[in-house]
Order: sequence, then structure tokens, then C-alpha cells
Amino acid sequence: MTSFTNKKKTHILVIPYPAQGHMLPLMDLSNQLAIRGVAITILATPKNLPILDPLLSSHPHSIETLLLPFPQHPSVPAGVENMQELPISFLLHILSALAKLHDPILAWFHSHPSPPTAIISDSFLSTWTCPLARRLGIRRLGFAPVHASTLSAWWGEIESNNGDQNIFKGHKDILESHAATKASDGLILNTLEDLDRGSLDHLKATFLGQQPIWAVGPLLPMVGPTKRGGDSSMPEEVVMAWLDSCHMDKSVVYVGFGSQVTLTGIQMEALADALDRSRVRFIWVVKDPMRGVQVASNQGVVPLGFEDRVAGRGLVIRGWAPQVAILGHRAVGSYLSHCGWNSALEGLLAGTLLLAWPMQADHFENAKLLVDKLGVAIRVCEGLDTVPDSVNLAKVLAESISSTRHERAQAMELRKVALDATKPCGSSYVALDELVNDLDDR
Ligand code: AWU
Repeated sequence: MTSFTNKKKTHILVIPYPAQGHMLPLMDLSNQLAIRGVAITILATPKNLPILDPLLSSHPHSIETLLLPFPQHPSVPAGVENMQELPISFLLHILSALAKLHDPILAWFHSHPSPPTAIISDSFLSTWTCPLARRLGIRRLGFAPVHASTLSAWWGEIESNNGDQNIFKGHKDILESHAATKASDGLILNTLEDLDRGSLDHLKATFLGQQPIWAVGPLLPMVGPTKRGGDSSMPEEVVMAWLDSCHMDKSVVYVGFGSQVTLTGIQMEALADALDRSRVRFIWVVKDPMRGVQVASNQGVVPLGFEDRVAGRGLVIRGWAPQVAILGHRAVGSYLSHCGWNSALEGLLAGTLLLAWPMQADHFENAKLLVDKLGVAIRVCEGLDTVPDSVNLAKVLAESISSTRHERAQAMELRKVALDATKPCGSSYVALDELVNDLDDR
């Protein structure tokens, strides 16, 4: 706590929501703010602390942690502190558990010699930080790890007078989260103007009034330190050596469904069959089954004998993979993805062709944007429980690395636009500078 004392730097408190898809981009944002001279305290609970390691070691003098024990909650299994171990239905239980940190944060704030002047917290899943900020007399800026079209679609639905047809009707927590986002002092989005201009304008005009919006994406994953999101279940050198042994560029399909999805047994069989038939080289990340729910039979189980059949051609990683490093390898050409927004951006920035299998939450809006509106991805399947046709899927997997599909050319153009936005004078780079100026001015 003491190292920020007597310094002239602007000091902010960052409160992450502990799900990888929310926490990692907020770490990337914190990295950008620290590079621009902001002093940051990040709230962490003990089991989430290792996720901060790369950030803390890159900014030892400007980023500190506020370590507090994870509050017990009757619906959160003991010892669990991150959504990665839980199904999506636990989102709000984790939110309620963390809300109990209100008083310890208050005490920390009042004892700090140079307390923060703003909180940046997850826009939808840290609603409790709005009253906290009000109580502290400081601003709360919301961070949303999604693009503006998603917000526009969701908020439009929430505010529609659609009667019983309104899909959010009766979802008190979602309505509260929407109200909290609207009530915060600004919104930071992991998107870029060129991708999302219409929706950004719509958000401002329709929902946000005077609140500023900063479109700061794509937030680039930190370079240098590995271990993004935790240790890889297979040593990264082993994975990279395997990719190095693939002589042809863009010949490998990466298959991964983020941090929240475990496939059912029947989906596992269909996917394994498709990979087998396709004859492509591949890396398949198989997430461990979650806790806190009854695991269906064979959920997340790789079919017996599959790895022997594909030996040399395919690599199965059970657990956590070094995704950004894999996608960035020259040998990887396409990515069969659930379309989580971070994963989609990472695939796009790496120059891979996205094969979209949207499953839940914002995935459908992401696929709409990438497939239908921008033409930079191919939809191969849809739905959390859907079982893909393995013959068709095999064909798409094989074509994705061999063909000169126009989606690949479009994706490369979008990649350039996105990277340009992050360079000095690019729209997202400027938005980050403006955000820092805004924080400094208070
Ligand atoms: P991703 O965008 O894939 O998010 P999810 O994990 O799917 O979680 C939201 O986050 C999404 O838009 C939501 O729909 C929701 C949620 N990763 C890794 O390094 N290794 C692995 O083995 C698996 C994942 C990283 C990956 C990415 C992040 C996941 C915002 O689905 O590189 O940075 O974890 O993000």
C-alpha cells in the first residue's frame, strides 16, 4: 500500500470479476493504463492472485494488489474463487459473494494515505461497486469485455416494451446490472470504432446520455510474460515444439471453447470423429468438467482410442492451454471457436480463419457480427447442446486450411484495421490516452 504514497500519479482501484473472459481483458486494460503512468491497486482473492502475476511483474512500481479473502457464500462451493470451475448459472452467486467485500474495501480506502480517485470494474458483473463508489465519493467506470452491437442488442431488449416476449422480463439481476451500467460514470469497451461505429453511436444516443464511452479495443494481450490466465496444463515448450514440427504454415486447426464450456459426451464423440475424418493437423483443448453441478456422463471425456488414432497429427491438451501463443504460431491457420469475444479477437489478430460455433451468452451476437455482417468467419454449428454433423464438420475443417476462402481475405483486412487502431494515432490508442486524461483531470 505504501509505495503510492506521496506520488503525484493518478491512483485507481481495479476490481475484476473472476472469470477468465472478464479478468484477462481487464488485466490487458490495466497494463495499458500503467504504461500511461496510472498507479493501480487491483483487488484479488488468494486463488486468483496467480492470474495477476504477469501484470504485477511487468509493473512492479505502479501496480499493487489489495488481497482480501474470498467471502463465503452458501451457493458457491468451498474453495472455488473463479468461474472457470463453475457453470455459467453461478455468475450471480460469485457476484453476491464478492459484494461482501464492500466493507473491507471501505476500511482499506479510509486508511490509505493516497486513496484511489476512481474504480474500474466489470460493467455487468460487479454492480455492487456502484454504491461502493458513491459511498467513497469517487467515480465508477464500467468495463465491458464485449462489443457495442452486443450491448445495443441486449439493452434494446431489456428496455423494450415487449411484454411477455421480453427475454429479460423477470430477471431482476440482469435489470439491476443494466441499471448499474447506465448509472456509472463512463463505459470502457473492448472494441474499436471502425468495427462498431453505428452501435457505439446508438449506445450513446439511446442509452447513455452524457456518459463518455471509450472504445479501446482490441486490447492486446501482454507480450513477453507467458502464463496468460494460469499455467498451461501441458508445458508451453512442448506445445510450441509440436507446432514447430509442423512444416507447413497455416496448416493446423486450433479447437478451443474458452474457459466456460465443457462439451457433452456426444458432442465430444462427434468432434473427435470430425477431426479424425478431416485428416487435418490440430490442437484440441478439452476443458475439465466443472464443479458445483452434476457432471453428465462422459462430459469432457476424449473418446477412447482417439489419441492413438491421431498420434502425430493431433495434440489434445486437457485443462488450460497457452491459447494466445498457439494462435500466434505460424503453423496455425484456423480456429474452431465458441466465439467468446476475447477468443474471437485473439483469433482475428493472429490472422486465423474463425470457424464459429456460438454456444451461449454473447457468442450469438459475436457470430452475427463476424459471420453475417463482416463476412470474416464461417458459421459451422450453433447452440450449447447441439451435436454437429461430423461428416460436414470434417469437410469444413479440411477446407478451412486448404482453400482460399474469401472470408480469410476479409479477416486479414479486418486484422489490419484492428491493429492500426492500436498504433499511435489509431482510434483505440487515442481513446486510451483520452481515458487516462479523464482520470488525471479528476
Ligand atoms: P473468451 O472470450 O473465450 O471468454 P469465455 O472463456 O468464453 O468466457 C466473455 O467471457 C465472453 O464473451 C462470454 O461469452 C463468456 C466468457 N484462454 C486460455 O488462455 N487458455 C485456455 O485454455 C482457454 C482460454 C484464454 C483466452 C481468452 C480467455 C477466454 C467475455 O463466454 O485466450 O483470453 O481465456 O476468453
